[in-house]
Amino acid sequence: MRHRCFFRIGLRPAILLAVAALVPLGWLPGAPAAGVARPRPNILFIMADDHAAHAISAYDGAINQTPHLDRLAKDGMRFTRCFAVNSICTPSRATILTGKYSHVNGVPVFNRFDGSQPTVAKHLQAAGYHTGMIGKWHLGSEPTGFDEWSILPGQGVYFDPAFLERAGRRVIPGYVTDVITDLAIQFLERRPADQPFFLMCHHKAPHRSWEPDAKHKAMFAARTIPEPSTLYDDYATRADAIRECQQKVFTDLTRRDLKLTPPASLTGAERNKWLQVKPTEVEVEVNGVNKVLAGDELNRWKYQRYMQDYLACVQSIDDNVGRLLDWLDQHGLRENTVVIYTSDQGFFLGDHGLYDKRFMYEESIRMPFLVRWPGMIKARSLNKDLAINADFAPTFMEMAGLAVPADMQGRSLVPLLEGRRPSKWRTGFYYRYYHDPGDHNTRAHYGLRTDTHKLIHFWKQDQWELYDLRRDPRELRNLYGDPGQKKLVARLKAELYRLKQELKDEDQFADEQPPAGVDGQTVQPGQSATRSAIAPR
Ligand SMILES: [Ca+2]
Repeated sequence: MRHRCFFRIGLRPAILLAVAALVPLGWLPGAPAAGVARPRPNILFIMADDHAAHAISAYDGAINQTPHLDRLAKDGMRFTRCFAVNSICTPSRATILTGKYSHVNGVPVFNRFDGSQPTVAKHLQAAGYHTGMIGKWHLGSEPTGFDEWSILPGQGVYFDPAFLERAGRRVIPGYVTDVITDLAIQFLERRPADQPFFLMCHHKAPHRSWEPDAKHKAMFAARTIPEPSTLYDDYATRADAIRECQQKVFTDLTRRDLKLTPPASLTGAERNKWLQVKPTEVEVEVNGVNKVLAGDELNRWKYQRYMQDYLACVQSIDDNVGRLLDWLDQHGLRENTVVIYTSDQGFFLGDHGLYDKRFMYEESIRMPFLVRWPGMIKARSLNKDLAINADFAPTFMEMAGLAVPADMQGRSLVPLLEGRRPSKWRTGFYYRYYHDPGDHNTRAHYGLRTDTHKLIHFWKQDQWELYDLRRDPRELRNLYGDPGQKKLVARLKAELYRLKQELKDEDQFADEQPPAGVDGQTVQPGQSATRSAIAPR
């Protein structure tokens, strides 16, 4: 592997002076930098699951307050246009590890990741980083490229979670977000002192089934969450997909999602069947009196129920990120550790009347992306350039002073972090979602998002949507088919297909999805003692 010149990372005079002083002594750029004024940075990558940027107060603040996540924005850089290129869990994780799109890394849906391929973890490990992976993995195969790993089997569970490790399976009592943070701190405590570390700390929360711990549940139980302006979207002008999907807050949340209590007489399959019902009437207790909710009253109640639990899960993440940041401070690691907070994609928080993700609409594809890197990133900086999850691996490579492999499809964000925007930064990016047929009946689509517009093609129905993001940031008016947009559509289509070709998307997975393989057995058959299967619901 070629090493990129160390001072490529930052052109700060102090570093240049230090490097200039060391070169005559035989120090080579890219070599382990112990004793150098600024050694290679540690990288702490914290990723939540389904945490929408608009549920972080540094981004919005309308529905919750996240003081610890906001610390990262205050001390570092907040990206407002960072996007997932395939907005579901497993593909986003594969893209983050490889720096490649789904059709290249082989993970378009919930299928098993081939861990024999190159990943950023392998590159960093080979370059002398101590690497760790803790929490939700959800890639089906055993982690590769990590010195240590403790992963949830499949989706994992919120309470008393099991973890798979090289040594086997163990159950750790407690709430999953606390436990994952404990494991991350333990990894940091026992890390070798003479190596930089790369730690991926992946939370399960706030993924469905949105189960908060008692403390945070109590914080939100009586709170009324403001409704988003598009909660009652009537889907006028849109393609069929949004009408046909089954990810609607009013009609698709189940009794289980709404945390309704089954009658005590039901057990086993009958109980499960009851919990899977999407209720059209719900009996609740209001001021000691039982009341049956239906219609609009029930709809509003469902939104509140959903958001109270979702935001309570987020609050525990915020507390635990605070705990990790405090730990870094207390152990002298603040200055030379890059801390990143993101989520594998966004989430609809009642926006367009939806929950979940999948669609190429902003709330679903937008990832929170907060980066603190003392001495390198200006405090309170804001970046509005188009970034994608395929950029993360190249970014970690450059942070570590390594050359970005030519086959990675993303671009390093380091210049943006340093406040130097390359003259030819991307002006649009390609998106593709495949899981159709799949959960929630969401139609497969691909598309292009530019700085100003979005073009979406539901290729199985051959239906299109076009949005002007400047005039219509909420994406309520589909302009496709408007005679006045003909030239624009032609231009966007040309760019869409140019990007598709450049990224080597030859419709490898357009017609057939690889078999599901991430929620059952979590290692290769016969590979190690960690074989275990805890199927999530
Ligand atoms: Ca996810």
